[in-house]
Amino acid sequence: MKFKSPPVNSLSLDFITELCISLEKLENNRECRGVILTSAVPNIFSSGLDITEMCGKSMEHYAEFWRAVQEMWLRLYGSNMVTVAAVNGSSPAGGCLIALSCDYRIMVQNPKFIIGLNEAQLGIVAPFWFKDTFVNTVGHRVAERSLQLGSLHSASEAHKFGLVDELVPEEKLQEKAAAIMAQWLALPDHARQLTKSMMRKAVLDRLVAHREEDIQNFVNFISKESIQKSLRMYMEMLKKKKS
Ligand code: CO8
Repeated sequence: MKFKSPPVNSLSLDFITELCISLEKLENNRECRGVILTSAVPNIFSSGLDITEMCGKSMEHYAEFWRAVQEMWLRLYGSNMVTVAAVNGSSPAGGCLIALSCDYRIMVQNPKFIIGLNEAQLGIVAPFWFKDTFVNTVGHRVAERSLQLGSLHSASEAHKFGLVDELVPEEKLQEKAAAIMAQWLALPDHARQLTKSMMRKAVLDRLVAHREEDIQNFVNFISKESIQKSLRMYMEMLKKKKS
């Protein structure tokens, strides 16, 4: 599956809805046992949640948007398929969450590409299930430091502490992703799926049990004037950086 929503594959409500529908179709297709997620936009895997969906909109919109973000994560993290992220560009925040939700991450070795959960830099807080997914991948201490600092890591740094499993030159990415997929698909599906579920169930169940509360928390938090101001300033900063 190739993300293609230029300029930066930001996760708008439309993008997320389409991603969920595509994942559901693949999940229900008995012929499909695995999916490789990558990007068709040069130098960007995904820039994370579309900030314009979280700025200057109604409470109803924030709730609808957040439910869609939850759905995307529940589908991906809980997928029965083998999921491989072929990270061929920068992948901050929600983009990093997509990669973290896969079974295996391969990133292009390019010093310009960054990855991490940088929410704190925007003045917002990564929700508990972003944090849980991160902790399950890199361990508590690394996650604690990286989350508090809102760090965006270079590909090689991310590889050092296990945020990505492997680094490859750009031209080898597809070949490597296909080889990893073949390796994972060589196992009997039922054993692999039950093992995956055993590893991830507690974290998935936690969001399912607190889904409405989590939406309410998000809506209350994001609609605060101070948070709206931080997000507006961040968007301004992105635009200024350009000029
Ligand atoms: N949302 C909306 N627009 C974006 C986003 C985004 N996430 N990222 C970039 N854009 C826009 C830019 O504003 C710019 O717009 P314009 O052309 O109108 O000026 C355009 O996309 C291109 O961006 P850049 O010029 O910055 O492109 P570069 O190739 O130079 O850089 C990057 C690409 C590295 C991806 C850079 O754009 C960047 O760092 N973006 C911000 C990434 C980010 O911080 N995302 C965090 C989103 S929040 C999230 O995902 C989780 C939130 C959890 C919520 C919890 C609340 C309780």
